Parts: sequence; C-alpha cells; structure tokens
Amino acid sequence: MDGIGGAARQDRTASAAPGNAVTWFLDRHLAEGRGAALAFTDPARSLTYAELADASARFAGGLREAGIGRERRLAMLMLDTVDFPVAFWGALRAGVVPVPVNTLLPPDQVAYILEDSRAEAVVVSSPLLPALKPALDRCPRVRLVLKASLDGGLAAEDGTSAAHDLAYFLARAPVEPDAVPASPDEVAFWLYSSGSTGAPKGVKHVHSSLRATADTYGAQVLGIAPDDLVFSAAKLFFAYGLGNAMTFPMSVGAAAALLPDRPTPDAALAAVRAHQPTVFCGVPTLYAAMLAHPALGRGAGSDRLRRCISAGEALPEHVGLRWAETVGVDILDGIGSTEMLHIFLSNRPGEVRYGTSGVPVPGYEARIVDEADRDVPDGETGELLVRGPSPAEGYWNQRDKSRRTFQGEWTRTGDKYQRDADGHYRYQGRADDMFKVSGIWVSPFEVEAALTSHPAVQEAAVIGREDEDGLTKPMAFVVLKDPASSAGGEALFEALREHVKARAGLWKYPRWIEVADDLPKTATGKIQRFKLRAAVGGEAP
Ligand code: 3UK
Repeated sequence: MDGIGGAARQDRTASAAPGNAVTWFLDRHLAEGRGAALAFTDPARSLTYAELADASARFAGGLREAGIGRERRLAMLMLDTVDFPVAFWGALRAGVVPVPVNTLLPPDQVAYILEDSRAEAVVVSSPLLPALKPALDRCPRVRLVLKASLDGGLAAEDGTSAAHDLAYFLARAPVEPDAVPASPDEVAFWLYSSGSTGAPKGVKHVHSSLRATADTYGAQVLGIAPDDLVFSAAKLFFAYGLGNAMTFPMSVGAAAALLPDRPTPDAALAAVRAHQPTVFCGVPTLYAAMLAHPALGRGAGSDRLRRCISAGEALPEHVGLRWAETVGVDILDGIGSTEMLHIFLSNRPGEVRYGTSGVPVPGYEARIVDEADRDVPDGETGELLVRGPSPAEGYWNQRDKSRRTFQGEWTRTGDKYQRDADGHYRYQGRADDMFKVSGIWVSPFEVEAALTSHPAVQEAAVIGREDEDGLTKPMAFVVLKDPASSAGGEALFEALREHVKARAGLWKYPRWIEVADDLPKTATGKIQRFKLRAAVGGEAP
C-alpha cells in the first residue's frame, strides 16, 4: 500500500487524542519509532504500523468526505485480511462506530443488524457481497458501500456498480491523520451477540475497554510481547478474535497473521507452518479436529509456538491433555464474553488445571451466587457474576436486557459455575437453554423456528448434545405433519439440515434428528428441553 511519504507523514500522524483508542494502539508506535514494524500479514498483503496508520487516516478522511458523521455506524462484513484493521481503526479515528458482523450469518440476520444498528456505511469483503445484496435492498439508510477484494486490487466487475472499491476509495481519500478527541467512556464500537429469543443485541463498547483487556488478559496472562506473532483461528468479528489478533498484538507493536478462509484443521495447520506464530488462538472444536489430523506434531508446525489459548466454550480435559502431549504447549482455557469484551477467568501459564476455566484474570473479580444473589459456598453451583474494567456500556435500545445483565459494577454471565476448594472455576452449563457450537451461540428457539418453517415439520425441539469428543452439537426432535409419509427418511433429514443452514446459520444444523410423536411441554406450552437432555443423557452413540 502506498505511503503518504516522508517527513510530512510523521508530522501529520500521532496527533495526541488520548481518550481515542487509535492514539494508543496505533499512532503511539509511529511516535515512538516503530512505524516500520510489521503489524498485519494475510495471504496477499502485509502492513507495517506506518502503512496501517496511513491507510486508516485515508479511511477516516474518506468517511468524512462521504458525510458519514461521528457516532454513525459502519457495518463491517469482512473476512480476516489487512483491510479489517484499516476499516476498524479508520472508523475510530473519525469517531465513526464500526460494527463487525459475523460473516457466517444468513442474509436476513445481516439485514436485521444493518437495520437495528442504522448503519449508514458498509464495508464488505467482495466474496460476501452477493449475500449482502438482498439486505442492502432493504436498507435505504446505507449510503456508502465499499467492497474489499481479498488482495487489495479492484474487485471483479459483478454488476454492483453502487459499491465502490475500497482500494479506489483509499487511493482517492483525503488523509485525515488527526484522531477525533474522544472520552475514554465514549462508545467506540459495537459487537452483536445472539440472545435466546434469536434477535441479536448490539453490545456497545467504550474506547478504554480495548486498553483494559490488553493491560489485563493480554499483558498478564498471554504475556504479549513485541516479538510475538499471533495467529487466531477465531475471526476478528468475534470479541475473542478481535483481542487476540488485533488489540493484543497492537498493544505492544507485535504482529498478527490473518486468514480469510474458513479455519479448517488443514487451513489452520498450513497457516501455522507458513507464519510460525508464537501464539495460537482457537476454539475447542478446532483443537479437537486438529488433534485428529495426521500432520499434527510438535509446535503444531511452528518452531516458535509458546502459547495456545482456547475460549468460546469449555475445553474438554482430554483435548487439553492430548494437545499438550502432542504439541508440547499447554492450552490455556479461559472464559470471556462479548459483554465483557474478552477473557475474565483463565488458566495461567504453568498452573493449568484442565477441565476448569482457571481463576480470575488480574483486574477482574468473580462471584457465584444463588437465586437470591447470595454467594454460594465452594463446591456448590450458582450463577457466575463478574466485575472488571471492560464491561459494555449496555445493549443498544434494549433497556430491560441491559438492566438485567449489567447490574452496577457486576455483569451477569448467565453461566452456571462451581468453585473448587483451591479457587479454580468449573463450568456447569448455561442458566438458559442456549449452547455453543464451535464457540458460536446457538439458540434452540432459532433452530426450532427454522425447522418448523419447513413444510414437513409440525413441531421441533432442539438441544445441545455432546459428541464423541465431548463437544456440543445441535440435536433436533421433530414432530412431522404427516408421520405416515416420510417418517425418518434420510432424504428428509438432509433437506432439514440444508434448510436450517440456509435459514439460521451454517453451524446450527442438527447433527442428529429424531422423529417424535410429541414433545414434552409445560402447562403453558413451553418446551421442556431439560427433559429431552435428560432422555439422551451423556454422549452420542
Ligand atoms: C461461553 C465459555 C465455558 C459462556 C468470548 C473469549 O465466547 C465469547 O463470547 P460470547 O459472547 O459468549 C460468551 C459465553 O460463551 N464461554 C466462553 N468461553 C468459555 N464457557 N468455558 C469457556 N472457556 O457461556 C459465556 O457466557 O460469544 C470468549 C473472549 C471474548 C469473547 N467474547
């Protein structure tokens, strides 16, 4: 990417706007002489800190020129490439609020997020543009659509002339190096988190929370250092990936390798071999799948690997033990949430207790409480509450939900936990029926709604069930409209799986489907999923 050249750029960057996170995470490195250090690399391009500062200054200038004002939302539907940090930090520089969106969501949920956030601008990776088109047609408020090709060139002509090329936009944009002054308490960006009713909630995070997670988990658990190179298989649009592969390395002038592709075991291992990361970040499903890969060996292919971390769902003990044995590096399991931005309970290097989420991260405190909010004794199960420096400001336009989750200094996690006598926290499941697949939320309600929208299905109930690796996957019980005709047919099951993938999201389809005559219900007609969970019991056959 072209720089803006010479001494002039030095003078024109690093304007100190201390409350704005871009000043500390990005401009500080130029001011302190680290502009030439590598910041991000992807399969097609790399950016130094100086190049990132320049590109983000152009992005900020372009937004301003396009009339996207302060506090307006910019939706980012982006695969992991160097353009992601350009857009994110460019938006913060301009005081525009970036809203990274899960690229795996079906089009109607993307449309919901565009509408709910009232996004006025969208940056979209060109392979995702066709899926975004129908959503854009429903969102007249979107005034600027930028398509980002994966290699930084102009995107192939695809009949979407209303979309500008990001490369062209950046090349023409006026450079706006000054970060807008911002309060540390000011909302910087949003992330969407799914709820049990299916409608995702906009989680509003403030500038200072980014630094808070870097100073606590990043510095004190990960021990992130300038010579680190991070590879996070978890994508940047998750809070987990955003910290791992963007704010943590940028907090010390280190680098991250980005992978735009789906993180299959093959792709993850190839990326590790190619980039030789020192830090690898994954979710339990990926660790289990990589363990089944014949090529997995010492360092997972990196001679420099020193730290592996896991979050998103509980890491089964045997996965951690086998990984440590095969790869020679422990996996630090930690629990984080979109609401708290990053990990607040974690195992610590040298003190790993597999099968637990470890202990509170320095700077965070945890409580486990009963229904009356009284602390429960060690060894008893209750709901986990957490206090620390990075809770969200609240949910966008959801006052009731905000009040129930963010209670004074304490955030309710909705997770059930136990604390061992020696202070380690052990995950005991959700307080509601939600569950995680590959670290991403699945709401049973939403999968049931997708199933019952299929003409063959009368009613459906969905639960999380453990597979042979001890990882949770959706299982569906369906009552068919015409039990006589097609009961149990594998062709129908395949059609239902495809239907759920298209309606609800690729990772949400039921891995097991059982035909039932009826479903267990309460007197008020609420499905008793706990009865189904009890009926299937532990592991799958
Ligand atoms: C569950 C875990 C057991 C738990 C996240 C790291 O996952 C993240 O955020 P989400 O908002 O989900 C939060 C919920 O996921 N969970 C996460 N990690 C673990 N359960 N063991 C774990 N290690 O139910 C939690 O309430 O998608 C993870 C960093 C940032 C994040 N946002």
